[in-house]
Amino acid sequence: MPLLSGSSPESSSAANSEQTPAQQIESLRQQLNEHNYRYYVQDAPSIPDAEYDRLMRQLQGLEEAHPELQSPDSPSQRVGAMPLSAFSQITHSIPMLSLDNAFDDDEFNRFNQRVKERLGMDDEIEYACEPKLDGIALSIRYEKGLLVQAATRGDGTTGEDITQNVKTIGSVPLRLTANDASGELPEVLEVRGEVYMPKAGFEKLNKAAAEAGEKVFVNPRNAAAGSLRQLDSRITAKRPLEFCAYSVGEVSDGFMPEHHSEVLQKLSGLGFRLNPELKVVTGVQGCLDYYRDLGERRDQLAFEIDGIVFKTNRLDLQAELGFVSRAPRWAIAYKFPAQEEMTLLKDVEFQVGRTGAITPVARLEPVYVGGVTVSNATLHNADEVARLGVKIGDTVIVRRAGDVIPQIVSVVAEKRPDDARDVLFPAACPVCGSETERAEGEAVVRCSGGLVCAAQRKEGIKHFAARKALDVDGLGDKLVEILVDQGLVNSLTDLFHLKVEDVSALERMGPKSAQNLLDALQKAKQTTLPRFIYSLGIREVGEVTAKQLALHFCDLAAIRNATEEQLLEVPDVGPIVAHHIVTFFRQPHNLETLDALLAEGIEWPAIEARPPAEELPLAGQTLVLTGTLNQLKRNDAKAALEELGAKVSGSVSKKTHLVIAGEAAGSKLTKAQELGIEVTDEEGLLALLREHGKL
Ligand code: 9MJ
Repeated sequence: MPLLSGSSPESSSAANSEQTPAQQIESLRQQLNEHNYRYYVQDAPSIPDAEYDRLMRQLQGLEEAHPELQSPDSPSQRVGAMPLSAFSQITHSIPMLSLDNAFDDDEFNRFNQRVKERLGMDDEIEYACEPKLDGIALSIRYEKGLLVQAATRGDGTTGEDITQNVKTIGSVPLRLTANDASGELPEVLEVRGEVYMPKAGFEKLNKAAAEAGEKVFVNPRNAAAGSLRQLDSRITAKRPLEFCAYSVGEVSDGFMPEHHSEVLQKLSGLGFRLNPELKVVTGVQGCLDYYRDLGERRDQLAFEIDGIVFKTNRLDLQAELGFVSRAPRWAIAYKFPAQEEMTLLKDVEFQVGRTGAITPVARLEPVYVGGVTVSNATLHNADEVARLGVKIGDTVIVRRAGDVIPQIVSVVAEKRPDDARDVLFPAACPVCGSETERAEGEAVVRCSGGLVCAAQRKEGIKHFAARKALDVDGLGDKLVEILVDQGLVNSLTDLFHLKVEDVSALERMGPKSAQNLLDALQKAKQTTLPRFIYSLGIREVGEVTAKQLALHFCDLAAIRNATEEQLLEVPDVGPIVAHHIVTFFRQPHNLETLDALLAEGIEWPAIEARPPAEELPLAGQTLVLTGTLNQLKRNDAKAALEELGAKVSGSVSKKTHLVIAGEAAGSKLTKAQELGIEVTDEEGLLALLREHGKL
């Protein structure tokens, strides 16, 4: 059995063009076999999927160019992995296939062209579109409606019998329900689909594992794989796994309808969960529109997907198109840009934040990941550096999903060079030289310099002027750095004493832009109480908390004098935040700054006292928001509803009063309809908010 430990540092490197094609092929096969074993058997991949795909494509390209070097045991010839020995093996009655990939529009177009040519069809093809779930493929066999066996794909022909574990997954029916018109259950039905771990469940699981000092999973796919491979199914039962059906294997005569989409509807009728985003479209344009739409919404979905699967919807056409060695000709997986890539960690630098927190920042060899080029990633804190075991000089896997700051998820241990260096936290602040300290129980190392530290001052001023705070037009991060470095601004109040001649002398400034900045500063003095509270940069007081504080206390003096007990009465404020607020207002230099700012003329309209909670218009109402909203951000809608006294819940139950269903609403809408709960759409929501003066 191939093992990676002790393998040479150049493993998982691309083929070396100085080698003969035979040598390159041999090297690629060896690497791919090793990675297969790591990925499928050990659930511990050491390279990102995108890197694996590249190695596989390189091998396929070389084998195509040199057919004499083809070999039946090449990794290019197999679908999945070898089965794990701990589970007994079963042979699939109909092989489980994998999918060919497309990585850009051209490749997708060529797929569509091949389909049309093979079928001799000029008309546009109808395709079923399915989000490609990033999980573990399963085949579940039912006889006379009863679940008798569940197996992984394995190598496509032989998989592992994991029946006991699969039975613990709530969305897998143990017995089929006969909901369709015939009321009959098929003699034999093999349902194929994907087991996956929704993002929220994955995060919760990892958080608990981290707190217990246990191993965390690098991504939801590995968490799902690890959970399914448990020898003790009681552990699997505790894991938040779900199953979505997307095709069938062996079925009794008479089961199959004419279209793939109808197969899925039949499966739904028998009790299976389907992906809520399924859609049938026509032609390439329909597919590409779907691909782009879901690509944009990818980060908001509750589960991870790595692309879209397009399948010809007519089953007779599927039969006519048939298969090539490992994949059907009637389907393709059009992948999204990879969210994980491999790159070199060149150095670690330390940044000092507004609160003195010293954050290690990884400087990376630039790499294209998640749709952008990434050259920095946060390493968070000392605990994270220790957990990753990362050293400078390591090859690391970088992940960038959505708008989240790029993260380092793991180290490619076998690529560590001999001269890799430990990441050492500085004993003194890299900016002001003050001592650093790490409070007991905290993962964060902080500079003790406070406002002596130019970095903390700069960050405080940037925060004060930021869009969500006083919103000083034209005062961006770069300009703040220059103003502090030039000694023109040392405190927040200095901003209001800037002189046109000083500012216009700065690089890339002139009299006009200097005057604009001064005007913007004057304008920013007219603000709101929530913005002003937020602008002070009190630890843990973000926009939402600032707003809650303002609404609760209605004026600054009351917040300034509040005790921890009084602060705890504010929604969203817990003991830690309350402590930070009281500590902030206890510091004489903070109070001086505050008074000085007010003396500059910063002011805001008075806040009217809120009516008691029970008198708010939506008091006592529980609402659920689901689907996509087009005109409002979901968080804004939620906040507005809460201000009207409603409770906004994440799940539909008998206690729900109203469900607001945006576009493509799925299971929550279905449940509301089943329970007979009132449902409205985005227009209805807008009308409700308008009615109560929230728009
Ligand atoms: C996933 N992973 O979501 C297939 N898949 O169909 C979907 N995978 C598939 N279909 C045939 N939606 C082979 C694999």
